[in-house]
Amino acid sequence: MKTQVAIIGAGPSGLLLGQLLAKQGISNIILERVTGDYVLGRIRAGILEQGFADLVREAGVAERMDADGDVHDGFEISANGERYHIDLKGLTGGKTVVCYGQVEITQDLMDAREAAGLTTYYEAADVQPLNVKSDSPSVTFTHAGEQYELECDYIAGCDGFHGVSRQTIPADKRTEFERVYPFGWLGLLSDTPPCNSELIYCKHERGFALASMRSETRSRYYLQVPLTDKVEDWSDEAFWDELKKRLPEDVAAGLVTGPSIEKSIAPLRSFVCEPMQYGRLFLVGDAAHIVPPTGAKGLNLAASDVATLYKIMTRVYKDNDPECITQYSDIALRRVWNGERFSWWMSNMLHNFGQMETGDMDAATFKRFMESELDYYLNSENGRRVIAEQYVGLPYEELAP
Ligand code: FAS
Ligand code: PHB
Repeated sequence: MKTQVAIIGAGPSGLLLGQLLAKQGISNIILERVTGDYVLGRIRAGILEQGFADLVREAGVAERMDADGDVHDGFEISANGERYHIDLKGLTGGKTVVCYGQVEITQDLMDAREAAGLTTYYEAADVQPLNVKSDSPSVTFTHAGEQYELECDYIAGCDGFHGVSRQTIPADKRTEFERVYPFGWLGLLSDTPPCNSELIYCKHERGFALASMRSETRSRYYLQVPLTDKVEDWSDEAFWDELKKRLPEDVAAGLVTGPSIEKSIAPLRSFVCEPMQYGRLFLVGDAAHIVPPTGAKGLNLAASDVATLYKIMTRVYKDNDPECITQYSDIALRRVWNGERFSWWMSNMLHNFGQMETGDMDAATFKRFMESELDYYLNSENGRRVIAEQYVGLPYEELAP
């Protein structure tokens, strides 16, 4: 069995890369550990940067996103009983974001892949990249009880944080940077109308909350919770009661509650693996980096990795320039670290760290610094512009000639 690019993982990274490569006539096969339904069952991101949306359009998979996605010109941050509008469009010269669920994008990419007759092995077990430092790497796997070896030119490790690809880079050849936050996000999905037309990030003494949405009839809410909490500790009623305490009063008064259709707790972590490439193996998306969702960057950083690798593979095969693969890691990491810093900064400003130590200062001092930081940025047009230009996404970097 042979292909030009072997892709491990059929999450948004793998599916989007596969679609873009196929458009350039570059053959690829995706190996995915679980079923397609299981992938679609993971409720995750909801905000797409313009760069991501443009990439989906370039992949020819944007019809439903452009029809059903909701363009947002701004979002709100509430703190100390005040509501601050971050005017994305006005502060960035017209840039916006699209509110469209990761599940929907993944569904659209799966449908497009199937319609194009591209090969995906779901429930592929024991996936193992081999000989990644050679000119003839391969990936072995088991499917329906049969052993296979997929020969390829390159391997795209799009297999997420718990995948096999990052572990394929020898420990002494990779450096991992990490910060684990002392709390998580309890997320709830409900078929209720959103409480506000734009997202509201709420800083509150009781803890952070986020009011987001998926459509005019489906809402997505988050509460900061201690890492010791379990999802079964939280009834729907308890969730709604706590959310009302953290939302701005006038918004809470209009909140429409209803039964949860999904509830889960996600830990928060900042993580980067350097380099993002080892020989002919490339790490893409969550396989290489994780951000706290406070900046809506996780899925969007995966997209910029895909954009860079797509450009490189196109130059390798269309311009016969195999040397350009050496550019991947540096270009990808520059944007990744920008997204990591923004997500870390927003998380520090908006969450309640309580009595938790944060490095080199006591909790009370850290709290005052972060209150002042947020107060400055929200009450200064330049400060709101700093937030806005990072939220819509910094430009994608082009390859060196
Ligand atoms: P994914 O993890 O989505 O996909 C990796 C795929 O590889 C999976 O399908 C997995 O089954 C497969 N795989 C793993 N190991 C394998 C192996 N050995 N062999 C074959 N296949 C293998 N981002 C935001 O922007 N906003 C959010 O609100 C947000 N919320 C999140 C909530 C949670 C609970 C989590 C975990 C993440 C959240 N994210 C959010 C980040 C998330 O959206 C990721 O950035 C996005 O899924 C990244 O996509 P992939 O890189 O494709 O990784
Ligand atoms: C979501 O809608 O899931 C969402 C939106 C913005 C974030 C995080 C999550 O920053």
